[in-house]
Amino acid sequence: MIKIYYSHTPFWRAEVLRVSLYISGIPFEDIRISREEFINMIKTGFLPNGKKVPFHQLPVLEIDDKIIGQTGAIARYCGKISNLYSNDDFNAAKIDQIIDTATDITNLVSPTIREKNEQKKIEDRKNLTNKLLPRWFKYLENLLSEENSEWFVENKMTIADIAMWRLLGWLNSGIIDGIPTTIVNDFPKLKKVHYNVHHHPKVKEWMMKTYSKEI
Ligand SMILES: N[C@@H](CCC(=O)N[C@@H](CS)C(=O)NCC(=O)O)C(=O)O
Repeated sequence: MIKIYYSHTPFWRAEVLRVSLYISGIPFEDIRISREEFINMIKTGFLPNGKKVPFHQLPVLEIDDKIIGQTGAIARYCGKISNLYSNDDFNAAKIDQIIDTATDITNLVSPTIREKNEQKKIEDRKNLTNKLLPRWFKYLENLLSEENSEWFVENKMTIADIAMWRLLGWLNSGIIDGIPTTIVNDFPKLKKVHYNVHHHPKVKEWMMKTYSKEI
C-alpha cells in the first residue's frame, strides 16, 4: 500500500500526488500530519510512526515500508503509475520543467510567508504581484502558446497540469495577503489549464470527498 504524508492542506506539493493516484483509482493511505507532528519531524527527521524522512521535509511517499522524499521525484513516480506522465523521454522532460517551475515559483513566495518584518513582507508581496509572478506566468503562457493546446504536454492532462492547478489555486485564492485574486487574470491559457483540471469529474469528486467543497 502506498502512503502519502503531508499536512492537512490542498497544497500542490501533496495534491499532485494525491489527485493523480485518486484519478487513476490507485489505492493509497492519505496520512495528514498535524502541526506538532510536522514540527517534530523537521527537528528529528522522523514521522510519528518512526519512519525516517530523508530531508526532514514533506511530502514523503512510503511504499513497501520504504520512504522517498522530494516533490518532483514523488510526483513523477505517482504520474508514472497513474498514467499521467509520459512514456516519451522528451515529453517527460517537458512535464518535469513544469514541475520544476512550480517549485521555483513556490520558492519565490514561501520566504514572504516566513518574513517577520511586516514592512518588508508588504514590499515583497508587491514585488511578487507586480513583477515576479507575472514574469513567470508569462513564461508558462508562452509554453502553452507554443504547445497550441489547453494542456502543457501531449494535449492531455498530466501531473504538470495538476501541479499548476493547485499552485495557481493557492496563488489566486486571496489567502496570501497582498496577492490579489486576479493575479492570473491576464494569462488566459494558464487560467484555462486551471479550469480544465478543476472541472475534471474525478478532481471535483476528490475535492468534495476530501474537503467538502471545491477548493
Ligand atoms: N525540496 C522539497 C521541499 C519541500 C518543502 O519545502 N516542504 C515544506 C512543507 S511545504 C517543509 O517540509 N518544510 C520544512 C523545512 O524545510 O524545514 C520538495 O521539493 O519536496
